[in-house]
Amino acid sequence: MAITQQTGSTLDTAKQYVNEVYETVKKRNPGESEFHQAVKEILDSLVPVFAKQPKYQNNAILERIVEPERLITFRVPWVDDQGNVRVNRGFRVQFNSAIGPYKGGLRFHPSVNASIIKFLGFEQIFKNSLTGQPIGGGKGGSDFDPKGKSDNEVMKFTQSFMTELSKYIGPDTDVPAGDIGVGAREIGYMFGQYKRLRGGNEAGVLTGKGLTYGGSLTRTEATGYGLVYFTAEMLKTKGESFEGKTVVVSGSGNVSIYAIEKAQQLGATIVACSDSNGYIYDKDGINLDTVKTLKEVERKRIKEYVNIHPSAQYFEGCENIWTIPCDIALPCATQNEINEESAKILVANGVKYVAEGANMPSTLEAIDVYLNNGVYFGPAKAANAGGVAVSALEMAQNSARLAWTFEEVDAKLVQIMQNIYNNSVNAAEQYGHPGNLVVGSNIAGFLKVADTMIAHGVI
Ligand code: NDP
Ligand code: 2IT
Repeated sequence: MAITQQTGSTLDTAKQYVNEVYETVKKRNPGESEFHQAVKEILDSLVPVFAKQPKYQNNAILERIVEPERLITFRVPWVDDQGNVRVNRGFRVQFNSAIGPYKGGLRFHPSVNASIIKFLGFEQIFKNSLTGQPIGGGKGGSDFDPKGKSDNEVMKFTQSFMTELSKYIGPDTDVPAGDIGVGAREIGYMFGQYKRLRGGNEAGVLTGKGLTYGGSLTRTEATGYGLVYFTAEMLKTKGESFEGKTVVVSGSGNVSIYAIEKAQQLGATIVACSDSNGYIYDKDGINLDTVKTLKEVERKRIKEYVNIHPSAQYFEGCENIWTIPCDIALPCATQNEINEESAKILVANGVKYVAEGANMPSTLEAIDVYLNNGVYFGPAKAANAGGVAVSALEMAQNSARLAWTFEEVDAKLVQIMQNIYNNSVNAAEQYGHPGNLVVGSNIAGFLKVADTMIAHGVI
């Protein structure tokens, strides 16, 4: 990359440098808007670092960190229940292995493409660094849509997917896990196929496994619980707690369900949740058992909730969930689900805290609305890091060939989320943006990876 090396001692020079790198990323990755968005957010946050410490620019850390070490794409052929041959595309981005094996989930959703996988993989580098654990950044998935598929079709697809993916992963090289559309069932089928192909039981090759074959207690709950532990730290800073707060949580998948569970345990009322078709509003508080049965067991649509609880209301379409007044908003569905307009409505209705369970659920414009209106904002990389953090604890247990109790893992998760919060607050303050957790978490995550990349030389 032919970007002039500068000593970068002023903010203006640093801004100019960061912009040059960003323009190169756009040129080199045309049309990948989600990837551009994720890069822009991080690069802008890093300006104070480049202004203070020229060593990162002199070592071309930015130019290197925005380029994946490897992007693998592959054909995934499988046969459906009618005997038709179907073809999907598989991806794995091995983005950065400076501080540990590539680590990150697999997403099965029809919207998956290179841009989505690269934005997720890029975010994962900094998130994983923030956890304090030795894990690099990776992500993968497929445009396969598990909705409406039989168990047999899901198994056929995941076996074919793993047949190819198995060439690139391993407990010390790259360790996938779940994400949208990939839960316990899919991880089980993938682990089975990997084990069969390798002819050995390498437990640490995947995380989010079932408890009977090397999974960790608390991993199922970890992202949602971790999000609430992180938000509880934000509330504590302002002298508040979840007790008596009204909360809106989008989605009704793994992250949402366990965010709702923990927030309820801490005394909040969750009045709404959603799926990709629409949302439910239950002013007395969502009945979580019903949501769990509908989504985790029966794999049905969230609108069925109102058949069981007729006092609740169902609304078609997702975006209006943000028009429901709340103290705390926890977006836990997907990227860019809160745009500028929704953010303004949240603010007008008095929201005080937004913390992200999903990856990049707020657009850059929405984030500006929060920051300019005194909303205390917990960005995804920091707030949803509990899932991957417990994945790393699962790897540690697999290496030691033992299993910790729920209480032990949960206590470690609380500690990790508190550390992430404190490190983000401190970095924000140190680099001149007190209270800005976007800047703080991006800088705190970046420094460890960047220093390691310098230590390793130009590779
Ligand atoms: P699940 O597949 O379990 O649930 C996803 C939920 O979001 C479902 O309710 C789904 O609705 C909804 N959803 C998915 N896509 C869309 C869309 N395009 N528009 C509206 N709603 C949508 O996934 P997870 O709960 O695991 O993941 C949710 C988010 O959290 C993702 O952004 C993921 O990257 C992030 N995340 C997940 C972690 C984990 O450990 N699982 C860790 C950290 C972040 P429907 O049922 O209709 O598909
Ligand atoms: O976005 C994420 O952090 C995840 N989907 C979890 C990744 C993991 O390896 O547990």
